[in-house]
Amino acid sequence: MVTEADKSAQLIEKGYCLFDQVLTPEMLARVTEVSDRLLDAQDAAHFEQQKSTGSLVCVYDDPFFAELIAWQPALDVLHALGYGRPTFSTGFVISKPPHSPPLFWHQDWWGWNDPVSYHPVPQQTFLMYYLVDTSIKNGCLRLIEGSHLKRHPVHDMIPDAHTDDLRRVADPDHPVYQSHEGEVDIPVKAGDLVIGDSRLLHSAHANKTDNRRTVITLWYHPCFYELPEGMRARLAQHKVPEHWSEEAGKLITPLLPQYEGDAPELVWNRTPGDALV
Ligand SMILES: O=C(O)CCC(=O)C(=O)O
Repeated sequence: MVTEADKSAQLIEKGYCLFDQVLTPEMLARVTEVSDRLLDAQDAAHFEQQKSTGSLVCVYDDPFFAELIAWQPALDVLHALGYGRPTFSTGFVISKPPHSPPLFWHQDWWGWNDPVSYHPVPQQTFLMYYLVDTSIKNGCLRLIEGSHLKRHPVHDMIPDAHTDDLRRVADPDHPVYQSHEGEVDIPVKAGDLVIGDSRLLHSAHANKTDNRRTVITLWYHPCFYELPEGMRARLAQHKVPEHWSEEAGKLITPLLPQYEGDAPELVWNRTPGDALV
């Protein structure tokens, strides 16, 4: 039997772990309804700009997501992994339309200028909820185990600039869309939870089906209160949006990062340095 301790160790060593059915069928139906509404409201330019990702709609756009951000079963999972006081920064509705290309290989972390980013304990984790069952056919997640702590050839294929070109799939033959040695597919059931270290190299297969494939990605900071001040200063910018109801605000306020000091914010840098070997 795989225990929570095993999963906690897997998150540190391989960079990810999986939890079955963290969303109830009712919650899955509600998340799907709100996500579909938000996606249907996007214009053609949005999908053109986000061709590789599929869509990128911020969860702060709709106060419903307060319930998902503060979803107790997910917080219980983090607790069971050993992270009793996580904070939340932001998240996105990412949806691959029918017959859309693969997502480019990338990692999500921006704090590479600080030495703590080269240590095993995760500074930021993604919590991904897929809203439909996924497979290689409809664009499941794929990842490179251990790449959060160890350099992989894919790190050096990702261009520093031209992110807009990557999003628009200006060159579909670029190596960032292809399969690479050591990649692992992560097919899941709708409502399962994938937790991953934001430094992990990941991407998604093309969606070759006639149906939309949506994931909600939420970023939590399992050890926020132990992070260097510059990181905390930067993350503490996240506030309850003004257009949210008081009730929605109350749900996420205890999870928002608090920092009272006056350290300068760490400079944003998405590219790992030479210390990643
Ligand atoms: O679309 C997916 O399956 C993955 C999304 C992703 O890479 C991300 O949220 O960082």
